[in-house]
Amino acid sequence: MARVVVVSNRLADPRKAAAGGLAVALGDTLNATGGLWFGWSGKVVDESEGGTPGEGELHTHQAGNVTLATVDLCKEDHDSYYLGYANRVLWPMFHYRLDLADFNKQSLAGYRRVNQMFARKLMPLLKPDDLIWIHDYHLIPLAAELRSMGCGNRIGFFLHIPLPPPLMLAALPGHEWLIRALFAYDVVGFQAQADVNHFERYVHSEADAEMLGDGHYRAFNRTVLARAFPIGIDVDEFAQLTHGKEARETYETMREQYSRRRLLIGIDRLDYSKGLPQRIKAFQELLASYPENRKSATLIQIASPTRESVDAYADIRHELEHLCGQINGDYGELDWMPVRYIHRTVARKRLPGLCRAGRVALVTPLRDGMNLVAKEYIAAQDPADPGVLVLSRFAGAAEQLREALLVNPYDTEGSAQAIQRALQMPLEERQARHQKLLERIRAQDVHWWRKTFLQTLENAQP
Ligand code: GDG
Repeated sequence: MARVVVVSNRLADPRKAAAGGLAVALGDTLNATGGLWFGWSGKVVDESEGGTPGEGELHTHQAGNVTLATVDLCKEDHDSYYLGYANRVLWPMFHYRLDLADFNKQSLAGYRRVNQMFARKLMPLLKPDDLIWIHDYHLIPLAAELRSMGCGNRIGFFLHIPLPPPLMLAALPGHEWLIRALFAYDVVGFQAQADVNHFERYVHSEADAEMLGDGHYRAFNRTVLARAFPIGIDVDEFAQLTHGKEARETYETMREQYSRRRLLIGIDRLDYSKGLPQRIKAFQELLASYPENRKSATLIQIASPTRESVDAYADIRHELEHLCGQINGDYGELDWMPVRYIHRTVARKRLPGLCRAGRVALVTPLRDGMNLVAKEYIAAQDPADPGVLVLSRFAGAAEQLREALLVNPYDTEGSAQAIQRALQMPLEERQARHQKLLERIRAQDVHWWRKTFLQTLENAQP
C-alpha cells in the first residue's frame, strides 16, 4: 500500500499505553507504510511568546517508523478555530443543538486561517502517491485548501460526528461553502447510513448534485464517493485489558462492594450530547416506579472533564451535579447512595474491569456519531454471565447493535422501563443478545474500519 498520511486536530502517540484503540489502529497502518501523522501539537503560544495568527512552528519527530509532524497554534487561532468554530459552532450544530451554536465571523475566519496554515505546512511534506486521510469536523476545508495549492493526491475524509438533516444544516451560515469543501475529497466517510442519507438529501436539494449511483455524487465539477464506514474498536485488545492487573482489581473491588446490589454504569466525556441529565432522570424514575430497586441498584457515572472553557460545558456540569445531589438526597440511605458521580478521567486500564462488573450499561446520548463505549462494554463482558446494554437509538452504534435494548433518551418513563427490563433479564436472553452483539463488533472492528476506508480510497480515481 502507498504511504498513508493521517491528519487530525490532535495526535496521539500510538506507543503510549494511554492511547485508545483508534490511535493504535492508525498507528499500525502508519507504521506499516512508514507514514506521517500531522496535526496540532496541543501547544498554545501567547502573543508575548511570538504567536501570530495563521502562523505556527512545525515540529517533526520520529516514533518508530512513523513521522509525527505538529504545529503550534497562537492563542487567537486556538480560540477562534478550536474553541470557537469547531466547538461552539460545528459540534453543537452537528449534534442538533442549534440553540447552543454561537456563529460569528471571527470564529469562521480563524477556522479558515488555521486550515489554510495546515495546508501550507503539510504540502511540502507530501509525496505524489501518498494516500491522505483527514479526520473530523475541525478540518473539513483542508482538502480544498490543499487542492488550491495543486495537490493531486487521493484525499479521504472521515466525519466522526453525525451529519444533521439538510434543513438543520441549512441553518448554518456559510453551509454551502462547508459542504462544497467536501467535494474536494475523493472519499467521504460517515459513521452511519443515516448520515449518508442526510448528505444525499442535502446535496440533491441544495447543490443540485447528480447521483451517479453506488455512493458517487457529482457537483462543483468533482465526483465524490460518500459511504458509511462505522468505526469499531479493537475487540481483542479491550477484551485482553479486562484480564490485566488494574482491570481485575477494579472488577473485584466492584464485585465486593456491590455483591448484593446491582451495578449500573455510565462512562462518558461530560458533553451535552451524551444525555447525562436525561439518564439521571431515567434512573430517578426507575427508583420511583420500581421501588424494589431502592437500596439495591447503584449507578456509577464517570463523566470525564472536557472542553471546560466552553460555557455550555460548565452549564451541563452544574445541571448534572444538581441532579445527582437531588437524587442522592431524595433516595439515599445511611448505607446506600443511588448515584456515584465521578467527574474525573479514570485510567484506561481500569475501564474494562468497571465494564465487566456493570450488570447494565447506560449509553444514552441524545446524538452521537457512533459511541465506542457501547462497543467496549460488549467486549469486556464475561460471555457466561454478560451484562445488558441499554443504548440510545440516536447513537450511530444503534444501526449495528440491534440486540441492545434501544431507548429514546428523551422518554424518561420508556428509558426507566428498559432499565428495569435490563435488570431483570434472564441469563439465557442476556447470553443470546451478548453473543450476537459480540459477533457484530468483531465483524466490523477498528481494523476492518481502517482497511475498508483506505482500500476504498486507494481504489478511488485520483
Ligand atoms: C467521537 C464521537 C465516536 C471515556 N471516559 C473515560 C475514557 N473514555 C473513553 C471511552 C471511549 C472514548 O473515551 C469515548 O469515545 P466515544 O465514542 O464514546 O465518544 P467521543 O469522545 O465523543 O468521540 C463518537 C468517536 O469519536 C470515534 O469515532 O464514536 O460518536 O463523538 O474509548 O472509553 N477513557 C479513560 N477515562 C475515562 O474516564 N481512560
